[in-house]
Amino acid sequence: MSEQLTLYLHKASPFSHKVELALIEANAPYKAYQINLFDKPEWFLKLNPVGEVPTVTYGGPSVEPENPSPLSAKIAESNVILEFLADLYPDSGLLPKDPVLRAKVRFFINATTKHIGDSSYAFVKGSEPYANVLKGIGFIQGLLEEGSEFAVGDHYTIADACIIPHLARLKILAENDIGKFPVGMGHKLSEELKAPKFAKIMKYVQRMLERPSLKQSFDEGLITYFKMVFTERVQ
Ligand SMILES: N[C@@H](CCC(=O)N[C@@H](CS)C(=O)NCC(=O)O)C(=O)O
Repeated sequence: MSEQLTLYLHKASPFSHKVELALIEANAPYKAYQINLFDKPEWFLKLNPVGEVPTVTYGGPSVEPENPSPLSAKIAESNVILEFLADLYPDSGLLPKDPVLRAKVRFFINATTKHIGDSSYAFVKGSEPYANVLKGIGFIQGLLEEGSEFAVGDHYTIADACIIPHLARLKILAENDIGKFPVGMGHKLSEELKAPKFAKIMKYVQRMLERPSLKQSFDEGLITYFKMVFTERVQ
């Protein structure tokens, strides 16, 4: 029997979603526990002193998530957890066996973290225009191989799990014009992304959005939550 694995997450968090996608794609058994980020329980801060989701506990006795065991390993940082899951499930294909493809997966993850995560959050927060988002998306598109279904190679990897949570959120926020950016900027970004020059990456995103792992883990009901969080507008 495999060791227990508990994922502490928040449904709106793209970083949490990365881990959830990898777990589902690997067909891994896990427990999920949602943390209220506005009122974090004391015990959660003992699991992760930084107080961030995702955090994973692995091993130790099977306990209630609110009562984590001192005997389990505590693992944080979404990219670290993605690698950990690929190590735990070496036959899942989450990381290819071929060293060159492994390097490409890691490069893709690095590029996503550097070029997509920060710029899309800065745009949605209203602190940066979307030009940097488009630049990042253009860079990532350049990494996608023509005709390939996945980010790297011919299998779903942690590179796919890393990028899609960011782009899925960006897509619904832009389409619904939700964010602290000036009114209309979300729609404008959405229109820009329909240009032929972004066709390759947008087709890739669409394919990933149609996967059962995404449908199972991403609820468009999040729109209501995002509306609540991003109500202030910069006019
Ligand atoms: N670098 C971290 C970022 C995680 C992160 O920023 N999580 C946010 C939610 S999206 C969080 O837990 N924020 C709570 C807080 O900072 O109080 C990772 O990749 O896991």
